Amino acid sequence: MILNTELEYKGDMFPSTITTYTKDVDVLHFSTANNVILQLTVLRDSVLRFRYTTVGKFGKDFSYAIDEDASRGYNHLEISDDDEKYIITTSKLICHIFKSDLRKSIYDANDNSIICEDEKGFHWEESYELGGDIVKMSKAAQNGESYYGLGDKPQHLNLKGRRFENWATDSYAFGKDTDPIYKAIPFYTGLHNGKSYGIFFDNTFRTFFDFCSERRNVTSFWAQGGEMNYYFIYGPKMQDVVTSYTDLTGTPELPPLWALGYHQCKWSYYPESNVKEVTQKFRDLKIPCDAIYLDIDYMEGFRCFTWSENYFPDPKRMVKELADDGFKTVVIIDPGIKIDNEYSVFKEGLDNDYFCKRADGPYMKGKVWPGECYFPDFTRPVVREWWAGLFKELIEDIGVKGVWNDMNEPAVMDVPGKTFPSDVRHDYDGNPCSHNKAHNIYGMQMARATYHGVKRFNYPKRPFVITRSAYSGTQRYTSTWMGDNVATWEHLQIANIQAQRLALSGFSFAGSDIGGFAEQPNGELYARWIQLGAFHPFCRTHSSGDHGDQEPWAFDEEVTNVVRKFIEIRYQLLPYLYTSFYQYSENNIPMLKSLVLFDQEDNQTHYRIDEFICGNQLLICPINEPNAKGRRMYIPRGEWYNYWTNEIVSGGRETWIDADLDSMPIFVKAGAVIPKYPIQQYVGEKEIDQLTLDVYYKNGKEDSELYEDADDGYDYTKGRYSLKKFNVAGSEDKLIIRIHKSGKYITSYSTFKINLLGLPFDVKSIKLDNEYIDLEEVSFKDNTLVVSKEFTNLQIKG
Ligand code: MIG
Repeated sequence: MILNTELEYKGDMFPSTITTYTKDVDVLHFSTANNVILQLTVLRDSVLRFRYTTVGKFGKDFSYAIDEDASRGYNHLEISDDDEKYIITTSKLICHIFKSDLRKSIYDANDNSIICEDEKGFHWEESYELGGDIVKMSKAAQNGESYYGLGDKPQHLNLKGRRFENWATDSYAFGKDTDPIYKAIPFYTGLHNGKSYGIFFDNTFRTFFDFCSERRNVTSFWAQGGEMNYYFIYGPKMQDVVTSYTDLTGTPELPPLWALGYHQCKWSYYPESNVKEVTQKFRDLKIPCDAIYLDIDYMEGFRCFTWSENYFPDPKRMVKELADDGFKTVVIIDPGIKIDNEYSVFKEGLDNDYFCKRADGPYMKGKVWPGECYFPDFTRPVVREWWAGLFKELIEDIGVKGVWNDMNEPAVMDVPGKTFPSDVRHDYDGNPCSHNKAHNIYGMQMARATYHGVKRFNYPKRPFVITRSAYSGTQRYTSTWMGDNVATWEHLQIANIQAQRLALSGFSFAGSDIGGFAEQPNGELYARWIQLGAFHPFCRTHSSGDHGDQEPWAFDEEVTNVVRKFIEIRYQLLPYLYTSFYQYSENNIPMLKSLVLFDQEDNQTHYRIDEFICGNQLLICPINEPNAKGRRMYIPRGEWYNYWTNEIVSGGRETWIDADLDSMPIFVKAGAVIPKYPIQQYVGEKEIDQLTLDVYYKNGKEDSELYEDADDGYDYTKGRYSLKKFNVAGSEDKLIIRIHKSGKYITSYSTFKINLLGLPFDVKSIKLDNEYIDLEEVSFKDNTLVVSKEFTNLQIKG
């Protein structure tokens, strides 16, 4: 490895022989003759943390990424040694640490197979430029190993054979393979011999990852400063790796249900009359929509927390009128604060010394939309507190429901590197440092402060925040989008890879600018993109207005109808999507699952990029090409129902699926119970008086869940939620549906309408909670019935 970053004569340095070893409960220290110490912490049976110093002493342990509620605890921990090595054993892992050079090998404790082994292992180069070290780690790649993760990289889902950099970068009109872009998420998973593990390199400096690109059988990662500090996470199921990483770095609380609806955005809707025209059109055309966005032009001269008097003379009235019509208003807030002594936010920041400074004391001055600006140091707790307080008027008084944080890489115009120079100082929560260390978490800390502000002033309703830049753990505070993509077919595919990759990297609540931000899609591309976006956790059309209109009606009537049809499907599926969010928030389960995550044992999935599972039971595959009448796609193993025709397909193979412009390949897993709401123009438009359950017959068993609550607010934290677990068991002449309920929330509906799909027999009798009932009593017709939501056992017999 790796880079010729530094003085060439220095070269790589390596740990020497281990001289001492100590153990303090779950923390082990191995010291070498040349002052290297490896600190190994056993966080869980399957999670080990490795931390190195080269100076014989560790600095303060601090991380923005790790969630304070991350689980700790193991069942078993044992240490022994022989002539060659120390042997650490947990119930899941065996880790060898070699006495001669501190290298490590990690094995599966079950079958002793190798999972991950150091090649050179830890080594470093002294950094003349910054002081400290360039810290490096190299690992031997195993036979047939594949790699996934790393956040928002717009490249093939499988990272093998490529090299990446993590440095949050404003990337207008980025392309396929552009690297780095907006986010820095230094987490990846490896998969070989059917087993998966993950590595989270918690280092906020500029980091690099090389997956067998420089050397065929070597994977390495390194950083331009800071510590070699990484977590090793074992599966062997990749889904468990992702779940453990997500546990470590946290999940968001549940969003308000409306945030899972459709959002409409553009740079920019103004003045007020234009906003109203757009929202009115949604209602006139009966296209569901829950949120409308105001981009930078709503402000007075791009001053954050102000309104243009000219364009928006009475924001409070407007926001209320929009709310009365079901629209939540979301506004943009950038980090740059205009240098203007007449502007109170600037004055407060200046008077209290809240802005970032250069090394020798001057303020960090940079040009952004408002002109010359200063930038709050969001890495200081008191600045975050101040920032949160600034939202009082917007949220509490005016009634804005969500805040959009942009430009927080941070982006600066017209300067080399398009960001702060590296000498800028940051507090880093009491660990003062330069921008080299704080750059990748700047956006995260801004979003964090914003989240606390929106939450405080919107309480007891839930906050909604969206950010462009992020580091690992940012998902605790906010949703995200992929930044300035382009209206091309290739970008439709990239958006889908990014959404899957982010989900696999702990950040599920993400979506692309539907239709593309830069340039102009034609109607067909827009329609195909809406179809895909309808199945991404965050669903918003956004575009830079320069290139024409991008509302559902901006093309032709056929397109408008397709858009409406798919947004309606999303609204019907809201309880399904919300349940999937609940599983993410509560159990760390990614909302989208790439096929490799869904079935890693099937080698066919390792290089698939278009197909994915939305939630647990919907298989989705976008149409990525113009003039398509369908496409070939891979159906994962198992039985699947075509959503449109209810035909059953057996997976484990590639096949052609028809999909004219008004359709797209969607499949439902056999045995699934899919909950549906009636179509609404916005969340809460209708009181749900009956819940539809589409039950897909399976000869065998399948479990499904349904989570519901008041759709907003915090009553659910006091037990007022409703969690239903469905267990479907089918045989040749019988289908049994069992429900297990928990929680104290009482849903507004009292009945289920059950659609029995794919039954291989004619229904002769129905038993409800062990009693035969008259088919008429449940209005049985065409395999549809209506029953009380209170049942626990329903038997359908042929
Ligand atoms: O320099 O606020 O990615 O979504 O519309 C451009 C204007 C600044 C970039 C964001 C985009 C937003 C735009 N912003």
